[in-house]
Amino acid sequence: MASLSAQIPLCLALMMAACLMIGINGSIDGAQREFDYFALSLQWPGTICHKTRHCCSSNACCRGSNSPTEFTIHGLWPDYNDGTWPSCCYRSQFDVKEISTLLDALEKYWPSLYCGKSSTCFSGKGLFWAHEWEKHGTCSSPVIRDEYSYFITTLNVYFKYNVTKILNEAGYVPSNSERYPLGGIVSAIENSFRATPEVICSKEAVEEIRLCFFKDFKPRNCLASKTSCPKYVSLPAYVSMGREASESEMA
Ligand code: U2P
Repeated sequence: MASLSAQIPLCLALMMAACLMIGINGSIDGAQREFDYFALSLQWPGTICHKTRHCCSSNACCRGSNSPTEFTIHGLWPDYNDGTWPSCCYRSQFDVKEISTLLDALEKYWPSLYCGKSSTCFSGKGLFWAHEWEKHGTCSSPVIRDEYSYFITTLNVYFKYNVTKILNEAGYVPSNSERYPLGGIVSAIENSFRATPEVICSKEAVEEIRLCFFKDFKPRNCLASKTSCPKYVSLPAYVSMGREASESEMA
């Protein structure tokens, strides 16, 4: 039998190996546990584009009269019921070639509204889409297992629930002078979507609306969070800088 002094370092080494396997997420082998539900996060260009200080070709706010006027996609996010979320679940470097057939739709409905590159999980910086796939898409298993599926699924869910149309039909139209009751905006979405969204504001302006889904994409309520919005909110209209202004800044 090995002596006690020889057993102590062996025990320590085994304990350290076990700790490394369990990892910071409390899961065996470092994998993050399966998510509970999806949030489709939509951004309001009217609010975000107002913050544009200089233009660049990657920023859809700089498309002059072709800048987006409807909610665009921020991302499809796998979330946990406790308000946290997994991220960067495995190494899968974003490859734009895998989604080449979707690029026209992605440019239109899932554009970046900022200049500057986005952080990616393991390789530094890249496109906004690379950020969303690597950070969130890789955590969407077992529902979504590859890059193409992540983007086509997100586009399909986005097309199914047109939040801009829902709000416009309820009288909530883009305006730089009106204020709308937050409760009215939430109710309008609830009436059509049959579940409660989450609304995120920047000061009093609506910046994002999130729709939540079970794993089979049936609507469910988002978590009741402390909202970042006041009782009355705005839905700013984006006043385009005009194509010439944008182009000369881009040049
Ligand atoms: O809300 C600020 C940023 O936190 C990330 N987020 C938020 C809620 C959620 O359910 N999941 C999530 O990831 C988002 O980070 P991003 O994808 O932009 O890096 C969100 O912008």
